Amino acid sequence: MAGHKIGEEPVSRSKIIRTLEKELKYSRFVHSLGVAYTATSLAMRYGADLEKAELAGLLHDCAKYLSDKEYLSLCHEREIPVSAAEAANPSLLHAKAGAVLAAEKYGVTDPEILEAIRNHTTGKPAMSMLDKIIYIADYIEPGRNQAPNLAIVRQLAFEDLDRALIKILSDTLSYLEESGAEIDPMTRETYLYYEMCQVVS
Ligand code: DGI
Ligand code: FE
Ligand code: FE
Repeated sequence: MAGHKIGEEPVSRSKIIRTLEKELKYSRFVHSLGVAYTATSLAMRYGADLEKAELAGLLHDCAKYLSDKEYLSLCHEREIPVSAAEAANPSLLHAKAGAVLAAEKYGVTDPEILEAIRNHTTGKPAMSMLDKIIYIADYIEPGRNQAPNLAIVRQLAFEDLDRALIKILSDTLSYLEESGAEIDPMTRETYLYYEMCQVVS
C-alpha cells in the first residue's frame, strides 16, 4: 500500500497496524482490527474496494486516544466547525480528528477513506457505500456485545445495507434518548434521510 506516510516515511499496512497498536488502548486496537475485517467482508459482499474498506476500518478510531481538550484544540486549529452537540460532548469529534490524523500522520490522501472516517460516528445523509460499510462494521464487529438486536443487525448487514443502517440509527437514537445524552442533529438527520429513502423506494 504505497503513499501512506508517518512524517516523511512511507507507511506500509503493517506499520499502520504497529503504530495503532502502540497508540491505542489494547481493546481499542483489537476493535479497530475487528472493524477492518468486518468492513472487508462487507466490501466483498457488496462489491466495494477491499483495500479502502480495510484501511478505513483500521484507521477509523485512530484519534481515539486524544483528550476532549485535544479534540477541541485540533478542530479549532484546523478551523473545523464544532456543533453544539460536539462542544457538549467532544468525544464525538474523534471522527473528524481521526480524518485529520489519517491524512497528516498516516498520509492517507484518498478522499473516500477520509470521508468514511469523518462520518463514522453520526453518519450523514447520502453516504457512499464505503461510508455505510464503515458505519455498520463499527457497530457489528465481533467484539461488540452491548447493543440490542446485534444478531439481527449482523445478519441484516449482509442482506440489505440500508436496512441495517436504519436499524442501527434507530437503536442508537433510542439508546441516546434513554440515556439522556445530547443528540447530534446529524445523527437524527441521517436517520430521517434513510427512513425517507426507504419509504420512497
Ligand atoms: O468510537 P466507537 O466507540 O467505536 O464508536 P462510535 O464512533 O460510533 O462512537 C460511539 C458512541 O457515539 C456511541 O456510544 C454512540 C455515540 N453517538 C452517536 N451519535 C451520537 C452519539 N453520542 C451523542 N452524545 N450524540 C450523538 O448524536
Ligand atoms: Fe469511533
Ligand atoms: Fe469504532
